[in-house]
Amino acid sequence: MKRMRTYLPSRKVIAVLAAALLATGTAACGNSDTGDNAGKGDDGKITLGFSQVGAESGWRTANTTSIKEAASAAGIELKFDDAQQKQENQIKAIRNFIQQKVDVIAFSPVVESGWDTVLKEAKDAKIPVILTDRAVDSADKSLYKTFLGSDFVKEGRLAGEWLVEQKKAASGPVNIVELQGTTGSAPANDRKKGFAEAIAANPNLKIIASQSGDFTRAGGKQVMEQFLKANPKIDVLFAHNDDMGLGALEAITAAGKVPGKDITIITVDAVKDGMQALADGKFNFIAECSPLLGPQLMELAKKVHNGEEVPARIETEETTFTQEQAKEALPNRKY
Ligand code: GYE
Repeated sequence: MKRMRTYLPSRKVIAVLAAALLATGTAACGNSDTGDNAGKGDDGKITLGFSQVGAESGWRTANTTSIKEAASAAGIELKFDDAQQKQENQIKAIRNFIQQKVDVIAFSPVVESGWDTVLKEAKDAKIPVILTDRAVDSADKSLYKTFLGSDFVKEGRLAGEWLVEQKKAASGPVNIVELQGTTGSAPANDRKKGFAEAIAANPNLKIIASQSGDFTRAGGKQVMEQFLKANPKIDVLFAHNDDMGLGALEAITAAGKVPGKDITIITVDAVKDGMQALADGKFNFIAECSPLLGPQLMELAKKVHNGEEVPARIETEETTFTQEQAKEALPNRKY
């Protein structure tokens, strides 16, 4: 907490402080984000409460590492909570952070809806909130200071545009199955939307089945098995992340089909295992989504704590990879 002093005040000062506290009945850990103490804190440290989605994917692991490393590099005290992909756990964590009077709260909302009440509680407690990675659908934008993360609609669109280009000579129907991310999450909603918009350019491209694999390998494998059983002709798989695509590889191979040849596979993220599958010819295309949000998040935490203005939206820069590009990029891929 920022009020924990690293130097010792004199006994006289302590006595005066104690008397003042007794008189007012205030807690010793009172938070103040304005005035002279803003940005300094008694031990000079900002405390950041961060509620993470979970550990569902390679992307998430890299994101957690980035946040922990960046916090320690920036001298920010991080209170980290893993919500195990459950909104109720995130709400609990945020309430705990409010109670502990952290200086800044950041979180990556597991789903888009249902945040207004707890965000209002943070606002009333005068604790600034930063959204990282995923957005909320709250109409009241004053409930958070900024949203740092990718443009998921664009990722879906880039995936779809690549497919449109690949299949432009197709004379008959191209059957697509889609593995969606966590139901109700911003990346699942937005990637689905962007992809559908892009493939609308060619009426031959048809999504014949679409279901959630919850962004996990196990989910991807299980749902792909069902897709394969129910649909004799699958030409393309669009998976909302690498991990579900990697899980699906097992199901495809077990069904006697060759991934990357019999079934064209497009994913999102570009984590190391996904890039390896792409370089090996098992995947065909990846739209990148960068998990390295830690350093920017720490910068923003400092700024909002100091009461500085920050842009309402900060977009992550990213690219796309073909098999050839993955071979080139892989040796330097950090995550
Ligand atoms: O694509 C997926 C992860 O929210 C962008 O969550 C993130 C997504 C990422 O589980 O792998």
